[in-house]
Amino acid sequence: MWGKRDDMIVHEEEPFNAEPRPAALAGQPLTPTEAFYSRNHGPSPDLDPATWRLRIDGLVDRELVLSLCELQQRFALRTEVVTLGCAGNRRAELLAVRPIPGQVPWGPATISTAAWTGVSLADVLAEAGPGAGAAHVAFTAPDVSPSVVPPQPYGGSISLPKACSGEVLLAWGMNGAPLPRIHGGPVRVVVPGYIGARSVKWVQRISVQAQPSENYFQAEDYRLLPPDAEPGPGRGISLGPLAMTSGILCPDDDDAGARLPAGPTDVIGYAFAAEGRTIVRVDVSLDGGGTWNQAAVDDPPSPWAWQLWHTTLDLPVGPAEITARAWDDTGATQPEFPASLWNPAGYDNNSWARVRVDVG
Ligand SMILES: Nc1nc2c(c(=O)[nH]1)N[C@H]1C(S)=C(S)[C@@H](COP(=O)(O)O)O[C@H]1N2
Ligand SMILES: [Mo]
Repeated sequence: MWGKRDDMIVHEEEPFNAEPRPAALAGQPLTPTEAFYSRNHGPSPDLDPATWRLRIDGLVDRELVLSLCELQQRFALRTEVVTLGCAGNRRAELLAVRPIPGQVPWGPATISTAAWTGVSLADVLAEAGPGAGAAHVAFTAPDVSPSVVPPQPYGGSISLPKACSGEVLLAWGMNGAPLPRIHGGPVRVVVPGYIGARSVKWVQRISVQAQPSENYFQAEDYRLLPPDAEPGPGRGISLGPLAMTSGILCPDDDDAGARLPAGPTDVIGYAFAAEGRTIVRVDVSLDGGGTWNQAAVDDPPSPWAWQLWHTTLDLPVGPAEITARAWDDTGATQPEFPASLWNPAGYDNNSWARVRVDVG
């Protein structure tokens, strides 16, 4: 479905919510589009690129309405390798701690990396000319989420400085091909370093405003609440920048019941550093963190992308738990347990990565 691999883990068919099996991401700095996760809150719109228009309005000197051709011809082309990570990545481990009703039980593969082609949002905003009081840039799409009452199209916003930083793209290309419909074609926003939710797909309107977007997905959803708090507009920490995290891709514990042979085994994973930082060390353990091996950590394929790592462990016969934790260049590392991170909507689980395998 949607041009994805047959072995995708499809959490929901409609709206389509699917992540690859972790092993499908292993060892590949760029994720093939057929393995790239997809997260949708409503039915995906079928927009005709020929009639699609992008409106830029709000606190601007000049309102703009651009066709796809105008967007492609009037601004400098830019391709960037960017990792998109869903704030709900690794939620499954949080809901094992305490239930999280109504949320997708994402595993560790709701994160993927692609080469995105488009233009800098900064260049488009410069032509519109943000005016006095401008502080946020809001994006609106036409897809309506059935789970929001009253129904509302998808939207979100980022700060004006981030929007003008150059790296934020209006993208129509993904891995060298036209942006597929399920990933937001004809045009989506790509906000490097931020939770995937801010990379609004099927974008049709960009409004420069004094306040953040009042859209449900900005004002109420994608917020980090204290464990016993009730959700509500403006409550909790609005998620923007993506937290440092890591995941184990191989071996892959989706193979419940599958046995691994004892002996030297390649362990492969990813680590993602927060904005402006780099992962400089990944530790891997077979005894829950009593002793650690250091994995080889690849350089990031771009300043906005994950880093892959790998090591070889000698697996003894019996049940085993492989644990990994990443460190960045400021000496920060990941929290140990998901229980200490549990929050009502199940976001930002960046605890140590763990995989249980049966060896014998
Ligand atoms: N219009 C629109 N944009 C959206 C969404 C959506 O449901 N509708 N989902 C967001 C979320 S939560 C994520 S994680 C990413 C997923 O992008 P992908 O489907 O291309 O992987 O898109 C974001 N942009
Ligand atoms: Mo997401």
